[in-house]
Amino acid sequence: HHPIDGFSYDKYNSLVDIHDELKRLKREHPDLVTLIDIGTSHENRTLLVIKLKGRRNVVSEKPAFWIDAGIHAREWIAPATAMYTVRQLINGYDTDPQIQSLLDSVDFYVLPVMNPDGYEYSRITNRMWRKNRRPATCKRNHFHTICCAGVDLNRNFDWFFGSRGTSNDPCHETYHGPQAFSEPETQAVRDFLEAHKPKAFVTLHSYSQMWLIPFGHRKRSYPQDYNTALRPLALRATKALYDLYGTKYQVGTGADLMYEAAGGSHDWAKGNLKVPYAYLVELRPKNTMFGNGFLLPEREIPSTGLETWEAIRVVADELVGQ
Ligand code: ING
Ligand code: ZN
Repeated sequence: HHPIDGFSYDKYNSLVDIHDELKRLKREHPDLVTLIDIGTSHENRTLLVIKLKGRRNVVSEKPAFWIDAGIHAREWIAPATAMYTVRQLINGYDTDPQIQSLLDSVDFYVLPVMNPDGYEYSRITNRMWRKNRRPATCKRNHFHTICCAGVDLNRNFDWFFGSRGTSNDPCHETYHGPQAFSEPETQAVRDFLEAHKPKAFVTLHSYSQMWLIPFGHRKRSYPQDYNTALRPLALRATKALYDLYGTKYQVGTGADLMYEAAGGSHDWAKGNLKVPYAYLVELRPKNTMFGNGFLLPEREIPSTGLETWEAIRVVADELVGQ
């Protein structure tokens, strides 16, 4: 690839370049890859899912693994890590017998950019943008009217919608939107997941190096299998991640480790859709060592991509035979 234009796994790419790479993967591996248009953003960009499955169908009814990234516009390492996962699976199918048998028994669905309008807005206009690009909603007091664009898509799912850690102010970073699933991006993901009923759900964010387990909407709130299934698997996944380069992750709920926030997609996936293994992963860095944790240097993309793959692989292996 040319260093300044076109897609590269080791840099932060435009949405068009990411979509072009997905199309190239389908062209070059038509037996492993299917592309699925699951919906359209406010600004008419495609929500493009790549489905990966093996050539041999070992069982008729295979478990599905859902991975999304880029629900928050400024968290650029998340789409880059999703693309690494896709490449590890495709390249591994013909070189690594374990990945081959994994892909023969689990279907992967990866949405590398869940918030394409926000992602492009962050690339071009405002690097620190978080929300989607819902056209401005206005509010007024006695003196003036203020209008602001965007909904926080990770407050827009139907799990204690509008309660703790959310805002009804359209100008706020955590504006939950007019109602649950008011946004085309969350509707598309909801409808797709309800139709495919995955056994594992991983949503990639940054930053803090945390492997977050439901529920995040309030402190000390856990699904019934938190200690018997979700937490033990998260500990094994983050151990595998650590073993590659020594990167440390904390494991727990977002509410216990950081702050309470309702309407998150991983909470909805576990609580409402009953996905057995639902996680929210906060990727590198650990803290704001670069002045701003969202500005992870491109040189850290490969190591982040590879270590996160090691963790995702542990979760995927758990689905084999389920
Ligand atoms: N973090 C998550 C957020 O949406 C979270 C963390 C979600 C905590 C839900 C608790 C509940 O705020 C990032 N990076 O966005
Ligand atoms: Zn986020």
